[in-house]
Amino acid sequence: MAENPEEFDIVVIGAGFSGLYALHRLRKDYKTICFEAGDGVGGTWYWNRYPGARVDIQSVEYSYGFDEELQQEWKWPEYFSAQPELEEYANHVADRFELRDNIRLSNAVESLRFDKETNRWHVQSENGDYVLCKYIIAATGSLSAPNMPDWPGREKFRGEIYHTTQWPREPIDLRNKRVGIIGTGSTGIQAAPLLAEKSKQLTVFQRTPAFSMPSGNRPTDEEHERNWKENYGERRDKMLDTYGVSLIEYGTKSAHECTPEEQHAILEEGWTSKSAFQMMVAFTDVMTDRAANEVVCEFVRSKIREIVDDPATAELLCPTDYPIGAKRLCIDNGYFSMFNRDNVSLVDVKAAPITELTETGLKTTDASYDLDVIVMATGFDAVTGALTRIEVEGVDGLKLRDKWSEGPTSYFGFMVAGFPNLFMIHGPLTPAALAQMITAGEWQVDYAARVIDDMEKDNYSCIDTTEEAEQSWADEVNIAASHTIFGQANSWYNGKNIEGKKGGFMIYVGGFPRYRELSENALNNNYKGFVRS
Ligand code: N01
Repeated sequence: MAENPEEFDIVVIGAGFSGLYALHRLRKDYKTICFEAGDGVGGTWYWNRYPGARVDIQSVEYSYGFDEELQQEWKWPEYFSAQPELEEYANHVADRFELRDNIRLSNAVESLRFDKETNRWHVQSENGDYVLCKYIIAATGSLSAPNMPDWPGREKFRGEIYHTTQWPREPIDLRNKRVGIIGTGSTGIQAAPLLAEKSKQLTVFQRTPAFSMPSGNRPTDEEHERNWKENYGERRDKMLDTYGVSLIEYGTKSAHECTPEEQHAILEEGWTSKSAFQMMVAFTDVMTDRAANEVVCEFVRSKIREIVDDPATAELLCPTDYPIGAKRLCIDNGYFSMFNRDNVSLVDVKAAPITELTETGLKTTDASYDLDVIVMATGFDAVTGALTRIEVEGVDGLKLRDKWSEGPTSYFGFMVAGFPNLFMIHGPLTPAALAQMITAGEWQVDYAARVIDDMEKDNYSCIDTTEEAEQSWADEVNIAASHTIFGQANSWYNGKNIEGKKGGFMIYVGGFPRYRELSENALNNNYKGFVRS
């Protein structure tokens, strides 16, 4: 560790989309540096380079809105961009706005310690950098800490193991290989069809079947692009008044108000609408009423049964024990039809869980499978994992990991009591992935910038929140979730995807507009819930 620390006003952690924008936004007025674990920028779109990785929101929306020239000049080749385009876009932004000199790549932050005598954070990185700063922007991502189930025997396996979040840059030769993929969430469902095409044999190990609808991806047509570019200002405003996604047509009728024929027609249109998540809003009550939700579930099951030739496989692929949307709805390119290929098979690891990896593959409680390659599409220690994997110490030696041991607390997902001057982007109890992450992230960075500007203008040195404010926000989050069916599944939204992880629902489902309104009201109302000194 360096003895003499470098001094900055602000340290940004993470050079993903929010971190890049934070650096650009704040660097103008403050001495700012960004630390990034990867050797490139792009965050999610740097790490998740597995075959088939693609965004599930149209790129005209899933992109930055802060710079008019950027959004006019950038061309998205497809409606739903694949990882290489998104990574290229992140690199373009880093170059265009000359951000690279202020980014330290391959240099993860290891610890953060707040000194309340000086109101400075002590930041130490894995390369031995030692920095003092007044503010931290934790743009660490809500889906960035991989979940690696700890099966015994991993070291014995003679083949190759890849986690989808750490996929190599170089193409992997899968010809003549027997591949096993574990996990059927958004990632597994995107990767599997391409792995099936490239490998000799693909075995899909499924614990919970997923609801998925076709992405409808296609090349961008000129008319669509022109239309967006001519109206970007207006459209970005509309996005802020929704979930950051304006291209969904929100249903106007309850499922109970429709005849079975009307229900079918609405759902059929939703299925081919080419707008992700249309199914979740096909009727006004899909996400609030289990019976209405079941109408949509049954429609999707009927599609699976229609697409998959083998009835037993089709049944195994049909989700039956949780509502659609309670786990993130998946968007696929040929996932269900892939099971009609001769080289693909499905294994139920809920009925017979995986017990260990062996020299030649893996074992479940009732069989052994010979594999050359194991792909772990097992998801993330979501929302809290990225920050709790850093040693974060607030006032009086309080550790963030301990504070969150029973589940995360926060005020607007923005601050945690006892950790002054530390601002989270997409932190726990924000809308996170239930709003469109780039737009919501930009908004949150602007919010943090407003707080910092006010602090400096009014000569404050420290801002914190209180446990009472955290409790009031927890109540709002819990009430919002209790009116919906979101809690009725084990998912990364509630941490139940990770064995032993505690805490309740970690996402604010009251909507991005209400989230903005309440967060802004607090600042306008003399920083209600915050304490400045
Ligand atoms: O992770 P997941 P993901 N034994 O947690 C299974 C975003 N995203 O990486 O459901 C056996 O959804 C687990 O089983 P179960 C998006 O927000 C977006 O796929 O817990 N299986 C599940 O099937 C998404 O929601 C895009 O029973 C085990 C899978 O692994 C989020 O990232 C693309 C297991 C994990 O699914 C996370 O998606 C990709 C075990 N021990 C991701 N442990 C797009 O934009 C876990 N599993 C399209």
